[in-house]
Amino acid sequence: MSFTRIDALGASGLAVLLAAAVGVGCSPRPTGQVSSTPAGSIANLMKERGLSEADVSAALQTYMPTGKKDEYYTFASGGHGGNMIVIGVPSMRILKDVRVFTPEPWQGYGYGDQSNQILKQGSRFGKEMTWGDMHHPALSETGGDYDGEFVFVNDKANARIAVVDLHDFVTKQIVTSELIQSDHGATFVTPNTEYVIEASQYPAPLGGGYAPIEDYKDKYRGAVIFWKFDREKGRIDPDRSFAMELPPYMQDLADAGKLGSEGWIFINSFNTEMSYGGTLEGNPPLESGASQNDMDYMHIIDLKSAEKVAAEEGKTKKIAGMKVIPLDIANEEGLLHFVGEPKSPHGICVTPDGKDLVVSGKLDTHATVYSFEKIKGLIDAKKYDGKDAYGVPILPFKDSIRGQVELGLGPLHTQFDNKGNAYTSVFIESTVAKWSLKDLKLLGKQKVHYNVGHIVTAEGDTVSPDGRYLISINKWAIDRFAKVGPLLPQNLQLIGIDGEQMQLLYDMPLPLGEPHYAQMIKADKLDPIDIYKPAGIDVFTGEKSEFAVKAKEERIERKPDGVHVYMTAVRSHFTPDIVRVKKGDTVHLHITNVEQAIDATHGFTIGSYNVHASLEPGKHVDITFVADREGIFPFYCTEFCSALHLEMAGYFLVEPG
Ligand code: CUK
Ligand code: CUA
Repeated sequence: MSFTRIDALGASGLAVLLAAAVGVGCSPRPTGQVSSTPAGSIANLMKERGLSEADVSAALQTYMPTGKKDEYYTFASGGHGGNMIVIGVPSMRILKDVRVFTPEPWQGYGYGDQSNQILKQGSRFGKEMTWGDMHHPALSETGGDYDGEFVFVNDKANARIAVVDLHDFVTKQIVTSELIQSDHGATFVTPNTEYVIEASQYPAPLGGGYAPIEDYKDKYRGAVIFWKFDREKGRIDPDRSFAMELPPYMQDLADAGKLGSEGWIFINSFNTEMSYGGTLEGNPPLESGASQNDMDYMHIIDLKSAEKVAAEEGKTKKIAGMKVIPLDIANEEGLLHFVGEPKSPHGICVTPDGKDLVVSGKLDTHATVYSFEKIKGLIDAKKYDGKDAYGVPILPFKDSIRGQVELGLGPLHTQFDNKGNAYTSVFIESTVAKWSLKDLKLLGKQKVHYNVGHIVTAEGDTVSPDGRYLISINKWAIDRFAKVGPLLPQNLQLIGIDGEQMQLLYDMPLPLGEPHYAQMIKADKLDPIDIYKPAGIDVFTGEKSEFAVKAKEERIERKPDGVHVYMTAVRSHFTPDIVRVKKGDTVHLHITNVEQAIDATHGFTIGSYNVHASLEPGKHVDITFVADREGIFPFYCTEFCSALHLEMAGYFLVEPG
C-alpha cells in the first residue's frame, strides 16, 4: 500500500482529500464551514508535520471532538498490574482503571471496610494478597452475545476469579479455590453465563500441600473449575460450583462452545511430556523438556454431562471444599476426550458459528481448524487412537480437522469479523494475518510494533462479531514513544478492518499494566448508573447500608465496641466537622455522600492515619481503625468538588488516654 504525500498532492488532490474527510462524517459539520476553512492551512499542517494521506485518514477515523463519545468499550486486562483498563474505541482514550486485585486510593478501593472485604475474599491459605496477574477478561453473555452486565477476570498467579459489575464498574466479588495453585484457562463464559470457567495452568497436588516433584506423574494434577454464576445476585455461587480433575499437563487457554457446540468446553495443553525442570539436578530445562512431543492434547469436555455427574451421589470428591469429579469417573462417564494439537499450542478460539475451533501453536506456522461436527462424530462412534497414560481416550487428529492454513512464524490468538474472516496474531514476525475461514486462505498481513500477543476485534468472541476494529495488543514498544526509562509502556495498535486491507489507525501507549487479552463491546449495550440511589448505598452489597447517614441525623455515639461517627458529606462540608476521641479508641467512621448530582464526588482523608475514601454521589463508606496516636489530625475532602473545596475540612482530635 503506498500513499501520496501532501507535497506531491497539489491543491486539487487536497480538495479531494478534504471532501473525503467531510464524507467520512466523523463530525457532521455544515459543509459551509469546511469551505470557509482555508484549505492551505490543512495542507500546511500536513506538510509541516510530514503527514501522509494515510495519516490524515487514520486521524479522521479516530479523532473525537470534545463531547463526542466512543462507539465501543474495550476491557483490557492489566496483567501483573492486577487491574482492568477500560478504553474507548476508536479514540483509544482511557476511560477507567478498574481495580480488582490491587488497592487504589483515588477510587478508594482497598481503603475502607467495604472494598477491603472484597480484597479479603481473595485470601489464600489465610494470606491476603495485594496484587494479581490478570490475563483474560470475559464479558457476560446472553445467547452467545455480550450483554454488557458483568465482566469476569482471572488472576493467574493466585488462581482467583473476580466479578466486576458494569452498572458501576466496581469489583464486587473475588472467589478462589485452594484446589488449584494457578490458572490460565480463565475466564471464559458459557453462552448464557451459567458458568465461568477456570482451568489450572501449572500442575500441583490438588488442594495444596506438598508432594516430592519426582512424584509429578502420580501426585500432581490439573483441574478445571466450573464456577456457577447467579445472575440475579450478580455473584458467583461457590456452593453450586464444581470441578474436574485433569492429568498433570499444563492446561493453557480455554474456550466455550457456542450454538452447535454449546455445552462443550475446549482447553489447550502443553507439556504433555510432564517435564518439570531441575536444571541443577541434571534434568533438561522445563522449556525444552516440554517441547519434545510433536503433538499435545486439546481437552474436550462435555459440560452438560459433567453437570449431571457432579450432581450424582458418590461420583465426586470434596477437595479443599470444592466438589471434584475425579479423572477415573470422568473417563468412566465419557466426560473427557483428547485430540492432538500441533506442538505447544497457545490460542484456542471457537468460531462465531460454533462449528469450528482454531488452534495455533507457538512452534508451528499454521492455524489448525478443527471441526466440532467431526469431533462429535468420533466421540459418538468411540473412534480412538488409543488412550493417554491416565486413560483418557484420544481422537484421531487427521479425522478431527477441517484443514490448516500457513500463517507465519509464531501464530497465537485468533479473532473474527462479520465477513467470515479470521485474524491471527503472529508473534515472532510481528504481524496480524487475515485469512478466510471458508477456504482457509491467507488474505493479507499487517505489520505491528512489536511482538503481538492477543488481538481483539469488535464483539469478536460473540456469535455475531462486528468487524470494524481490531486492536493488536503488542508486548514490545521499543521505538514507538518518547522515552520513559527502561520499563516501556505496552503498545496497543488500533487497526481498521472494514476494507480489504487492514489499516493501522492509532498507537496507544498503555503504562497501566500488561494487557494480555481484551474484549470489545458496543457502547450502547452498557447502561451504567450515574448516582448511587438512594443515598447510602454500600457498593459491596449494592443495598442501602445499615449505617447510612441522613442529613440532620449526623451524630457521634460511644458504644462498647468504640466510637461511631455518623457523618455526611455534601458540598462543601462534612458533618460533624469536629470529632473527639481518646487515644486507644476504636473508631468506626460511617460516611454517606448524601449528594444526588452527577459527578458530585468527595474524598475523605485523615492524615497520618492512612485513612482514605472516595465518596461518589450516594455512596456510603465505613472505615474502622484504632486511634493509637494522640494529637491533632486535620481531615479534609481530597476531591476538588466545589469553590469551597479547600474549606471542606475538619479536625479529628485524639486526646491523651
Ligand atoms: S495469554 Cu498472554 S499473550 Cu495469558 Cu492469553 Cu497469550
Ligand atoms: Cu468535597 Cu472537595
